[in-house]
Amino acid sequence: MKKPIQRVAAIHDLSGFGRVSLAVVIPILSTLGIQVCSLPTAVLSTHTGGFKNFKFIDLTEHMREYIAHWKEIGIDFDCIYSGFLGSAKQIEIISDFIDDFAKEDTLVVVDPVMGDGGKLYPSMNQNMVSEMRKYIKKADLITPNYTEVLFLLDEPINQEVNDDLIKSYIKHLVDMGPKTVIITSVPTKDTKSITSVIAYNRDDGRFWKVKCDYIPVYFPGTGDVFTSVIVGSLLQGDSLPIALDRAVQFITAAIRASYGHKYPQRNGIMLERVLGNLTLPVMISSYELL
Ligand code: PXL
Repeated sequence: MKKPIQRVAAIHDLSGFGRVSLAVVIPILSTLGIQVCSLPTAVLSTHTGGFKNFKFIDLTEHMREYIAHWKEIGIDFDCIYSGFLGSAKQIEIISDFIDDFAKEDTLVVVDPVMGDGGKLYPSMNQNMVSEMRKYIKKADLITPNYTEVLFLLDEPINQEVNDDLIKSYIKHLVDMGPKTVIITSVPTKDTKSITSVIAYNRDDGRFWKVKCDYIPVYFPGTGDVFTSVIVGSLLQGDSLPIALDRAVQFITAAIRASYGHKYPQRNGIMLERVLGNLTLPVMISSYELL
């Protein structure tokens, strides 16, 4: 019999202020009817983008014992979903966790959170980038943004983009292990007003593209929001392009709902104002085959 509730192990930090990571992963997946079991990688007073002197409590040394307890009580997961990591050393711990807990049909999602806008986040470094290159082998699905793709593939930051180049990047990433790759925030040549999300699944060999209106703002945590909607949507049984549509529509609504209010962007999107949209059916679909 189909399980009434799907269960996700969510491996992210808990940032007290700023609407990133577990602070958005939990409400989004819960609203989509998915149970979230948090495996926190670090506890921070705020996220690291735009705040000085944030308190950062690295949980690396506690994770193995935490996982051992989960093993002892015998819980299992339909999905393992990791995001922001507190140290490069955590990659070894999480890889062992995946080896131990992932079954044949467990969806392993890695959001290789490392940077955005052409730069690494302050707590990241080159060692994290090299470990992340190895770690993505474990994933069924990865969701890097365009900046993270360039770091993963060691490509120069400022280069001209076109669909063929993005397709070659995706093929390269798929060769590194994951079956499905979704790249977010792909810039469009010659226009700043549109970005896109481009995805590929090795099983059917099709590329998908969903265009997004570019709104000139930067709210931290939008990648976490995006991937959480993708995870929930796929676990609900949606196809890859419908999951892309749902995530793009949700993030666009969230940014639009937030942008009209005047407040510091580092506070994150006003998730609370749009969370209910997740329970609406997909009304319009705009994905294209690439
Ligand atoms: O996903 C973004 C993110 C998550 N967690 C922390 C961050 C950021 C981005 O700045 O600093 C702690």
